[in-house]
Formats: sequence, structure tokens, C-alpha cells
Amino acid sequence: MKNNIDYKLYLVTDREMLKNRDIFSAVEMAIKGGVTLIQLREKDITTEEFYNIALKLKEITSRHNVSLIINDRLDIALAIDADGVHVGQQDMPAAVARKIIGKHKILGVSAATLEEAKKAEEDGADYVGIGAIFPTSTKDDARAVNINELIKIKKALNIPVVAIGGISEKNIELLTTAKIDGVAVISAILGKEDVKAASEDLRRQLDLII
Ligand code: TZP
Ligand code: MG
Repeated sequence: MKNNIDYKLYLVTDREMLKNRDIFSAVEMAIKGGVTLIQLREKDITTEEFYNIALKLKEITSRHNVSLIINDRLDIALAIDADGVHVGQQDMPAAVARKIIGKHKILGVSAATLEEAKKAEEDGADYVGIGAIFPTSTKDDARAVNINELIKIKKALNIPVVAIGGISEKNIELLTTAKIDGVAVISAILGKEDVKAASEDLRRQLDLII
């Protein structure tokens, strides 16, 4: 299960981006449009609300045979039996997260340098998220990573590499040379009126380059 995860088009959620639209129907539409993996990433939310959203999303992703990763909150990932968890450099250390979630769940780690990416792999990550590759206004404190660093990381690692940050239908083609395993996006899907059409567009382009 964990070994055949498709990282091609990885949707990260953000209810702020959705404004008043429903997260559940947005995720379902995105999956119908070709998203291959979902990460529930919510800031400024109570544990109760995070748990309830996670539980309901799990029902949707399971029904569509798409894996669900929980950002940061190992407790919630375990509570709802999510497929995995994603941690940043300032979250639970990857090696500790791996011990807590066990070997069967997916562990994703954010990295912005080759050194961080190598360490994540050593510490038991199943994939790394590298970014921000392009300027983004979705995450205030995102560190910039250029495509050359991304290429270096992809060459040096044995685990899948996913690019994140400012990726859209307009610049996705620029990632072709990096030979990465997937792209993770928020605004290029959830910031669009038609979530399904936005996903289809990205997926169409990705099918040509990955
Ligand atoms: N980590 C690095 S950049 C970023 C995250 C979570 C934000 C990605 O959002 P967008 O809208 O796809 O640039
Ligand atoms: Mg985090």
C-alpha cells in the first residue's frame, strides 16, 4: 500500500483559500479531476475540528482509493488511521515521528536544502516535499529553493521527491528537467473557482512530464 503511492498531483488543503466553499466537496472534485494524493493541512483550528474534518476526509479519500496524509498532527493521523503524516523542519523530528507512527504509515518531510533532504531520508522519510520552488503567497515563511537545488536533491535521494510552492498551470512545465515524482499545490487548485477543471488541467500537463 505504502509502496505504490502516486505522488504525481498532490493536493494540500487550506480552508482559508476555500473562503466559504466546502472542503469536502472541493477535495472530492479535485480527486475526480485527477489529484492522486491529499494532505490535510489546517492552521488555526481546534483539535476537535481538525479531528472531525480528518475523519470525514478519510471517508472520502478511502472511497476513491486515494491516500490521506495529515500535516503535522501525528495524534490526529493515528486517531483516524490516516495513511500518513507530513512534518516540517520545526515539527516533530522525522526520526521520532517515524518511531511514533510505525513503519507502515507514510512519512513525508519538508526540506529546503540538500542537507535537510538527505537527513530526512536517513531519518526514515518515505518522500520529501521541496520548496518553495516558485514565489508563493500561501505560506508567509516559505523558504525559497531554486530548480538547480531541486535537481541536485532528486539526483541524491532514493525516495520520491515532490516540489511545492507557487506551482501552477502556467509554470509547471519548468519542472520537466528536474524529473521529480510529483508536485504539491494549494492555490493552483483550491484558489480556483472550478476545482475539478483546475485539477484536470494540471493533471493533463503532468501526464506529459512525469
Ligand atoms: N510549503 C512550502 S510552499 C507552501 C507550503 C505548504 C505553500 C504552497 O501553496 P501554493 O498555493 O501551492 O503556493
Ligand atoms: Mg508543519
